[in-house]
Amino acid sequence: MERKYFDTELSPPQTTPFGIFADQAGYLPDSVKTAFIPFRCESFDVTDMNGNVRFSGDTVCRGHDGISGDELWTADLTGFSDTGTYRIKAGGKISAAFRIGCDVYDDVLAETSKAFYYLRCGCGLDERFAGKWHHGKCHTSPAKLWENKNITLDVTGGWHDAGDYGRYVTAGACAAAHLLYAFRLFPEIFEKQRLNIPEKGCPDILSEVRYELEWLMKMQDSEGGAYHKATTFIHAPFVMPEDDRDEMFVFPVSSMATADLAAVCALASGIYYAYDSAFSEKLLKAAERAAHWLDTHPQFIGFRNPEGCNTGQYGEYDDHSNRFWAYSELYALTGETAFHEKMISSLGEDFPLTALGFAEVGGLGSLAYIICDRDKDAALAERLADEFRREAEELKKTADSCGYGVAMKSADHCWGSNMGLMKKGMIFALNDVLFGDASCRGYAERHIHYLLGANPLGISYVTGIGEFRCCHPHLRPAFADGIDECIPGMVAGGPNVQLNDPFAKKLIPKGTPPMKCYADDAASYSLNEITIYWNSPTVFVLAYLCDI
Ligand code: 9MR
Ligand code: ZN
Repeated sequence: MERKYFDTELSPPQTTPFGIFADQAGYLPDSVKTAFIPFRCESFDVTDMNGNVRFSGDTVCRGHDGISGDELWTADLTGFSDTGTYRIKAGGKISAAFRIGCDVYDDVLAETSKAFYYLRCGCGLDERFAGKWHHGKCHTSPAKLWENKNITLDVTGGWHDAGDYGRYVTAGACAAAHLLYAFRLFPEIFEKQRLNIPEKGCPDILSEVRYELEWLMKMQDSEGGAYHKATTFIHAPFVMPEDDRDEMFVFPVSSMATADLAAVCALASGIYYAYDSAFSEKLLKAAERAAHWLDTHPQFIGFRNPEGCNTGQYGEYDDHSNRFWAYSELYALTGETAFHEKMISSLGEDFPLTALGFAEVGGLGSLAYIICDRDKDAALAERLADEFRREAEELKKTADSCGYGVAMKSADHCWGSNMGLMKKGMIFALNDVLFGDASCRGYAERHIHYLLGANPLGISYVTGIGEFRCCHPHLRPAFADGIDECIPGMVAGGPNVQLNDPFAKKLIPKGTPPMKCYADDAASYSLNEITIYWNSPTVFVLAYLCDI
């Protein structure tokens, strides 16, 4: 039964028709603009769509780049800033079309934000909002408690996690937190954004995140603990969500899920207060109940799939960073010294203080503390800020030694490498916004350029964006809907040297350089799946760029 849809011959993934690689959405006029040329050539032209040469320059030889395997030349078109649509030409080859303008990321931000709507569970997607990607109601039956199957629960709602139809608390809390922090740091961007979703009354992104928060609160048990996940026992075949009629189960409470739920509800409570004080109060109560559970369950309660269950596990080895994040958000929200003390004592354990999820969430706790306007332990606030600054300095070094200009090492090319790419982008964005390190902007931009086509495969990893882009993500509805055009705005997992599925092993020849271990094939879940928490850091970085 499992993935039988792909037992047939695989169609060979498309390779780019372009020979020069640039960001296919484009560049802000005053940005550094670098295109990548993986063959020897002396000079380049930038032409408009009528073929008129608008800018020319000499290339720079970068030599051999190990992580991509390319002999690399770059074209610097920073000096050209006229608004318009262009291609780069060099050595008889061309790039995909790209734009220069102040609004080049508006559409990408809108599409990657709207992606969450397309992943809604427990409702139908109406044609008025989903266009041709509308579909019927899914996963509306009550779910059975795994530990006592006589008990059923209503856990409808939330977003499908990924290419599968599971819903997982730690993953959902992390994605929601990225979007909430994006709103918090760049509110004007989201106040003017229109996503064409059903709800009104607050910025669309907040309505969308609320859809997930309402579900998260349904995942809380009577003692305040959070069930780890709501999924079927086995992943659905490649059918539309409304045709997945397998029994849904609610799996046991974990301490990571409970802490993450406390954290994101506290964060959200502060943000929604201005729009709906009753909802804000409900979030506060949920966060406090989860915090109480954490107090009465000081030991780590992890999660392991029961024998035979193949839906996502999201197991972790400890819950230290999760507890830190929870207490930090609760302190930021309430100002209660008890939360401050618990936050400080949770720092006794060693964990990364800049990690932005989904498993290690210490960076989210640091962020909450750094930006809150409560009384702070000045030395601690400084230490956390230093961690972010140090991280940015480290990442700059890596990015500067990388041919394609991103802070990605070989080992970073693992399952969901584009999440790592975007979280590095977030670190740079945060260092600019919070600590005024203006040199970080260019680094943040490079990470978006890479995601959108300035990479050794010349592909835009975001569906619907760019002339040569991911079109066949491992995403059940995108495969089952029979529509040629893929649901837009979805961020593909990206290159993965570990080739963690049988299709990846068939598709990628041995010895392929890390940045090229990718194929746009729906079969390969370890190369080409999508998830909510790969989209969410992308939304954050794009919102930062749109805010410039
Ligand atoms: O994103 C997760 C990745 O980091 C892990 O290596 C992988 C294997 O444990 O699981 C990924 O998460 C998947 C989750 O378990 C179920 N939904 C789809 C997720 C993306 O593939
Ligand atoms: Zn569903």
